[in-house]
Amino acid sequence: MSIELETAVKAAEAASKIIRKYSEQNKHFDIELKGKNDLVTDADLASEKEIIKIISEQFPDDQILAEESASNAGLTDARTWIIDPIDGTTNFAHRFPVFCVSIGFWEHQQAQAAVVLEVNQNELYTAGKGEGAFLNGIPIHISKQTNPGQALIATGFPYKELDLLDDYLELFKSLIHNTHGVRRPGSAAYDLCCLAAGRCEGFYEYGLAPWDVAAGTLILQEAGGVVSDWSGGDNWLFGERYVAGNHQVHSFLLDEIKKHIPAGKIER
Ligand code: 2AM
Ligand code: CA
Repeated sequence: MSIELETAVKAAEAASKIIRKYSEQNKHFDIELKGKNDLVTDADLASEKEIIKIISEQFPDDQILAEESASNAGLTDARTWIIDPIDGTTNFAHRFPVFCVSIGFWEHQQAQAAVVLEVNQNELYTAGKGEGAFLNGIPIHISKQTNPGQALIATGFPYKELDLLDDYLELFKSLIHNTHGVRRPGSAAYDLCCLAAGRCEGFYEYGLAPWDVAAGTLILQEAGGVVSDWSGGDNWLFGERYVAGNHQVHSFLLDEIKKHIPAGKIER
């Protein structure tokens, strides 16, 4: 395990402890609104502070791109940590049990190490580039189910760009007809890990931020998954349109997106 992955695990475990404490004390209702439907709790801020402290102690010169202290700076070739202190804040605020800490380490614009820790079930997902993906230390692999009709699909509902909603719901309707079902856990990082672990076969969403997918995507790729933006290109980190799956279900979802989302709206 690289020193970066070790540090990310240490930071995620420390953050998870803090989040649990807030959860047990029912303190997570001090909610601040960043915008419509856009929540931040004291637990998000405390979790992020702890993660940045642990990473900065070990790597004082590295860049940090974190949700609650986000700058508009894009990603450079420099060593950069992309952090979501709680992915699934709306779940957390309502005590709905799926929320994660997500930490990705990037260099040369590529993910090198990733950790997603689901706090309620204490599921620790890790990956190092070229080294495979693991759940609690045990290797995980994407599902071999290639028939879309027998595939389970995960998705998320949008918070912004709501003018796309009608087309998005047509896509949703078609997938309800043509797959085994659609799930909406509420944490994109967790959706990607479930996909990596073979618990579902595909995932799509729009309106996601880099910190939602920066770590989960490496875990998914290391488990054998395929990811792209909605036009099949590789602008999935900043492009706000994300689709993934095993090879066949990814292709199926891309076709479905093409069928239901107007050409002018496939890219942001
Ligand atoms: P978050 O909890 O870190 O914000 C759920 O569909 C996914 O969308 C989550 O990964 C969630 O991440 C993300 N998301 C993006 N924008 C959001 C918003 N304004 N409010 C809540 N979740 C948002
Ligand atoms: Ca978050």
